[in-house]
Amino acid sequence: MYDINKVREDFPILSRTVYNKPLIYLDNGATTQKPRQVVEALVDEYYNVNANVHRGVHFLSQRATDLHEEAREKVRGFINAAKVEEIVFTRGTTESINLVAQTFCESQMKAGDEVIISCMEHHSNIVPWQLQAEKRGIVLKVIPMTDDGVLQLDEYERLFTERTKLVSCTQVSNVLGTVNPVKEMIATAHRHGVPFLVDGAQSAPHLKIDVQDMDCDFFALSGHKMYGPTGLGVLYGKEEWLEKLPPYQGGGEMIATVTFEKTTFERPPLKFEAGTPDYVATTGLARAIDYLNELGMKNVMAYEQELTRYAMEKLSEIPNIHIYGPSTNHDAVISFNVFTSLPSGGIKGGLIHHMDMGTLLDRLGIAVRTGHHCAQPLMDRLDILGTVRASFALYNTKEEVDALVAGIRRVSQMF
Ligand code: 7TS
Repeated sequence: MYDINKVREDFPILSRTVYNKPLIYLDNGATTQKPRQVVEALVDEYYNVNANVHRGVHFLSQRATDLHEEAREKVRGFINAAKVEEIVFTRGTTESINLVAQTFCESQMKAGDEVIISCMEHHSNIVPWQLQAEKRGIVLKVIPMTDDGVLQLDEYERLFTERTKLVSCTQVSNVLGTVNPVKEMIATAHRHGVPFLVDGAQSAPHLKIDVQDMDCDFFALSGHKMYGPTGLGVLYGKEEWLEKLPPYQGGGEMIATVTFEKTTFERPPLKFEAGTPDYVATTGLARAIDYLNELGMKNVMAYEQELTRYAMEKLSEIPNIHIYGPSTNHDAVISFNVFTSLPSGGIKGGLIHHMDMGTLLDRLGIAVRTGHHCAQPLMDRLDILGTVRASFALYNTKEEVDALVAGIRRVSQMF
């Protein structure tokens, strides 16, 4: 039984007010709030354990190392990786993708080789490839989508050539909420002998992730989007790939031996973890995973899917609203714009600017995100400058959705 009141009590920030209004936090796609259990784990480690990991003979260092490596095992279980060595800690999804872009392109690609991404990627799954494209003459190809935000899989299949070396695609769009059929897309890539990176930043907090079942070669996620601390992410990589790729950064922790003539490296995952890791954050992420496991990912999914279905239904009753993205297979992210009257001469006519809508909703205590959501090419595809985005988490309620809907109606009447 999913006890939403009890869940909300775990998140102290949810009982604060802004502008004397109860906070309604609907910007979870950007980052989620943290339960007490996570914050307390961080405080406890700083107060009672703190010591650097992987290097001490002393008690605290060994205890900190144990906590850090237990967290790696927690992450392994959460995404069902086969081996704990396949879990690399990074600073976030962005760094996870940069790590693959840099090391994969350096070691596996030549000028003229191709990477496939999709038109609904976050900038962090576009720019790292463009940097490599500029440096090494790599070619980027883009999977198109339909007007309602569904990737065109027949077109995807046609993008493959003998020069295709990697596909990198998001599992869930941070703007449209589209859940892409990554398992099927990965199977297609593998039929062409091409590995596949899944950007799981928006899926890991909401869906049950099983990297073995999906059969992805890489999977990237951000801890702060799934109730964990900021500054910590994960790169899952199949062992064969992590063995094959060269180090990402050089420094302590990632070496086996160093002389001035030659350095040999640790095996994965340490090979990719130069320098002191955020070993306190890893404990925090482990507690966040415990928290999700205690609630049960299946229950979280069922609760959020019902909330999203309810929000889609109630939002679509608002006059002159345009909701972007598919009506089904929609994750807990809803982007929209509201028009003063139905646009007759083009979609931009009579638009209430997303910034105005967001700013006025904020005054009602409702936190949403507005703008291009770090997906400017997607905005170009939709022929808009930005959207208002409400994104849900496991602690949001139907009452909050009702307040959002009432807020949008109220703001719309001001124009
Ligand atoms: N990929 C996707 C699909 C994302 O939504 C984001 C962040 C990232 C990658 C990057 O994650 P980071 O933790 O490394 O920054 N998305 C958002 C968002 O939608 N609003 O703020 C950040």
